[in-house]
Amino acid sequence: EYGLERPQGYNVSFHYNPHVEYHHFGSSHPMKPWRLTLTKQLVLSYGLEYTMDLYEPRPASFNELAIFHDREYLSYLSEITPQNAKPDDSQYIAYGFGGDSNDCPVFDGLWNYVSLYTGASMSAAYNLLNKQSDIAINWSGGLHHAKKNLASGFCYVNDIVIAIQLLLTQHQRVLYIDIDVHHGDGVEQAFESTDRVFTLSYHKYGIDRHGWPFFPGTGNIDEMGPKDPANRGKAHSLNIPIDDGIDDHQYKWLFRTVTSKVVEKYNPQAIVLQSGADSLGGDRLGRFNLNIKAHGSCIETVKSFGRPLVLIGGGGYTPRNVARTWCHETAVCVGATLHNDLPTHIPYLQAFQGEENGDGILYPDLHNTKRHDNLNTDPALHKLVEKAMENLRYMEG
Ligand code: V1P
Ligand code: CA
Ligand code: ZN
Repeated sequence: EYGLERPQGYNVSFHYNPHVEYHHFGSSHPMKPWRLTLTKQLVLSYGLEYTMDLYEPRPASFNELAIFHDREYLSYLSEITPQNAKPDDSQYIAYGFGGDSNDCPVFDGLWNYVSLYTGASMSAAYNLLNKQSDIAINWSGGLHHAKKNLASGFCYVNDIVIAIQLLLTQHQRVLYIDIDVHHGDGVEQAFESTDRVFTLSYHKYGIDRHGWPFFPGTGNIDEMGPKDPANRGKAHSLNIPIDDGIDDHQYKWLFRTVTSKVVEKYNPQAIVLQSGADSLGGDRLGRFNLNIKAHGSCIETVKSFGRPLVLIGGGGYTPRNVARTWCHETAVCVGATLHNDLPTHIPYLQAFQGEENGDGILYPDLHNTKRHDNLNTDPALHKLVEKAMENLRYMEG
């Protein structure tokens, strides 16, 4: 009825606990968990729930979060509330709360929030391990900046690291791919000393005209993990730094060329893909100029490698476009084609109405928003790919 075609034989599972969406970072904070409500509503309105197995995962426990995080940090995180927080406290600052920009605020239900999104990533990983799914999706996860004892960039607990740790119980080599507009520094750092995880991040990198680096300020092409030849993690990270305004054609080419080479050389037994939607055109924090289908083509490319896949969310600060993108990408996973006209019976339809480009449709022209001039030339991107290929030659085996 809505242009849904039959699935192509992939077992897809959708891991989502709706309690996650009721958490608020604060009204002026760009991270809006209710974008997940919009995503779920779109997915349901297109009937995609009939093409996948739906799970409502339980929250992760303290001990499960301790697979990666320090117990002292977790104790602090589990006990802190807006009422008892002391912003001058040395632990508060040391653990990454507050700060000038208040990237990681303490809000009501914080511990519940981190347990819920991590529980969903764990549930997705377990589905690959017990072969219930070929592709397992958790749009509420993807918090790639969290360190073992530090909250950073809207991320308190690193659900990705924990999911990868679970996959490593059965898989010898796991590839992590990150198309969020920010560098996936937390995941890269967590696995810097092992050759069993390869991390590949595409992101905006550079310094703006006021001298501020784009967050988190790391991830240049020459950052490829420890250089020490004795370190088993040597050259098992690849960073693809990109400038403002990259377009669909350039990004698709860059992503396909580099990712295919990494898969060919590393031959992973499972893949975790962080699909942050802040790399879209018109994102509140992002700088790229991608349309939804170009972003989604990365998921198609990764799906085509035919390896067990955990697909997770991440950034994305223009909620209606985050929902459109993740709905489209859910359809890509199950092999469905969606009609551009949004179903008319959906709750929250008004969130998708009244836009200049996107009124009532799934695939607005986001390039039209033209917020950032394209500073990426084709010759510069070719040079970048050459350097990436050179980096890959340092990886043994
Ligand atoms: O740039 C910074 C701070 C300023 N300090 C010198 C560093 N923080 C960024 C954080 C972006 C986090 C992205 C998370 C993710 O990769 C994964 C979920 O998408 C920042 C920005 C910005 N424009 O980069 N924080 C904020 N904006 C912010 C704005 C309003 C209120 C709170 C935070
Ligand atoms: Ca990235
Ligand atoms: Zn981001």
